[in-house]
Amino acid sequence: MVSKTLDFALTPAELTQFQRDGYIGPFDVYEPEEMEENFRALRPKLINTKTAIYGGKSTVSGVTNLSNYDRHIDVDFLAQHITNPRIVDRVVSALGPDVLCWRTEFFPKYPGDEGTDWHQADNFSNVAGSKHPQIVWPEDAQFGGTITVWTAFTDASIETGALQFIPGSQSQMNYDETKTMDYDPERINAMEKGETRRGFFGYDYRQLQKDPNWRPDESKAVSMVMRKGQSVMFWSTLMHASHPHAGKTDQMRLGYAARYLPPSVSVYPYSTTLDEFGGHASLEKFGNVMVAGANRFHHNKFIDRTLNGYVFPVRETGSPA
Ligand SMILES: O=C(O)CCC(=O)C(=O)O
Ligand SMILES: [Fe+2]
Repeated sequence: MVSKTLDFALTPAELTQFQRDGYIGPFDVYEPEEMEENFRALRPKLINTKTAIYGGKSTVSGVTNLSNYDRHIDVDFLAQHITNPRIVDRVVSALGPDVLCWRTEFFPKYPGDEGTDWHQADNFSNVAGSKHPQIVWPEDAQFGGTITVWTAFTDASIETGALQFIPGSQSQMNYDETKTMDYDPERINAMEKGETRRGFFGYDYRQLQKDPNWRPDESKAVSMVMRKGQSVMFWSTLMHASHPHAGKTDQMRLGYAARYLPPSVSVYPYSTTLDEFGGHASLEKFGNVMVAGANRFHHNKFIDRTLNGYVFPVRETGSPA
């Protein structure tokens, strides 16, 4: 139990809403000017991938790839961001007092880019190959998936690629993660789904569909229009996608996804490498980061908290160590 009252905890009504809809927000994390200033200072650091734990080997420029994974480990602002109480307290409300962050990813959309295709991720073998669940919950767990907090580092409008959700879809998987998808960079920005240009960064998510003839019911979709500095929190098993970037402005949209779990979940139990989005990298330098409470388990690897001279603060939740 959480014995400490946290400043930014979800209210009981918000928690009920989160459990029903699979998401909550948008909520404010930064003032717009604050976000803009931080992003300006961040950009040159992101371009310098020498310190990135996956060696900055990017195979496809401009789309999601391993060089924009886990930059919270080497970039101070992102380290601070994943431990921000406005985010962590809300995650604690949903997951309980003990929380780790295992993954962060940037999702850029440049003018003209396709929308992200509809998808759900449960054990994250989706792009990692069917034999490599990246997260494994204890057998008696009531949930699967991870909590993602997606933060708008730029404004995200319908025309620049706002996220879309199908509320309440988080408890039924439409995709089978024991199936495999193949990666083909030729597909990027070259796919049509009905009326909309959508794809999954070189993968075709339809390959994982349990029923090849099923189509997401887009009439139920809601758009998350967000201003820079806002975040939204959702289960990765929620049906989610994004609008294409219509290219009517030259402003890109950038989302930063931070993924959280209780430490009872095993992270990368079966892999020593990441092989996704056409990239390949060793997990040797990978480690989870505790962001709240305490860890009573021994199955996960954690980073050296003083790596790069930055000490990640841990939110005190009153959890017994
Ligand atoms: O930003 C996007 O377009 C997709 C984000 C997403 O799929 C995620 O955060 O899991
Ligand atoms: Fe996703």
